[in-house]
Amino acid sequence: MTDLKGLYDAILNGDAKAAAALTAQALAEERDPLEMVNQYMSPAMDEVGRRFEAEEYFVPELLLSARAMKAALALVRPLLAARGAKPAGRVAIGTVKGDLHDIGKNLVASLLEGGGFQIQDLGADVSAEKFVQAARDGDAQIIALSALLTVTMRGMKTTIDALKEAGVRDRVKVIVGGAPITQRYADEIGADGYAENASAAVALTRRLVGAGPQAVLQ
Ligand code: B12
Repeated sequence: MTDLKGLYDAILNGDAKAAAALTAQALAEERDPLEMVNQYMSPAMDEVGRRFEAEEYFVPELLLSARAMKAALALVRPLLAARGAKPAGRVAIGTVKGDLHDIGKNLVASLLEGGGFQIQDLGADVSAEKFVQAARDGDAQIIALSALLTVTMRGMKTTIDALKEAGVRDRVKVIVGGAPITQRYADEIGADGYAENASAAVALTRRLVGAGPQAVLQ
């Protein structure tokens, strides 16, 4: 019988190959996929987030762990979908217009995906109209805006205003982040939330959609 603590360790250590192999092995033994996610995979990502906040892990470790989590989740997801398990929520994410920085945005998207959210990645240099379209047609509950330049961060306000004008502001929660963004700026432009880093973004998103810390894919 596969020791699932090994799966936890593989994700924590960013070993995608081992994470996928152990997941496949456990599934072949008909282990419960939801239990695997909730008791081993998700807690591993929570620990990754804790280590990142404690400055024991840095961006490369975060990316490796997110990749390992994705590799394991890719095998588990079809089984959960077949059982009718719902994702934690749907997030449309992008870097605002004029801004090509996408490393932080990708990291936030990866961790949210690892946290059980369905991601619509709109890319970088995304116009307000595209975010509005995602809110209107894409069924997103959360719109996540990233900006790294002081000259592009005002695109966040433009986007929130466009959501209001299109009459869809009440349908979505807007979260913002990126190096120049602060809680104060988020409040000023009427965003629903701000997070300083990718693991805090997952906690924030869970809070905004009303999912508990372990509510991944339930
Ligand atoms: C890499 C980089 C680039 C790369 C980007 C590559 C890419 N594909 O992303 C390249 C070389 C293309 C680039 C270009 C430019 N850059 Co640049 N770049 C950087 C640099 C060095 C690192 C950014 C980064 O990736 N950090 C690592 C990630 C992981 O961190 P992060 O993005 O902050 O994301 C984290 C959090 O902020 C948060 N987060 C991010 N997004 C979101 C979203 C949400 C919803 C939430 C909740 C959280 C969240 O979580 C993330 C993970 O923890 C920064 C310096 C810096 N220290 O930030 C300059 C920097 C951002 N760049 C700068 C500048 C000036 C430019 C250029 C204008 C340079 C030029 N003259 O051409 C161009 C602009 C191009 C454009 N139109 O966007 C300045 C901005 C200054 C300012 N005040 O506006 C900086 C600060 C450098 C500096 N000190 O001068 N850049």
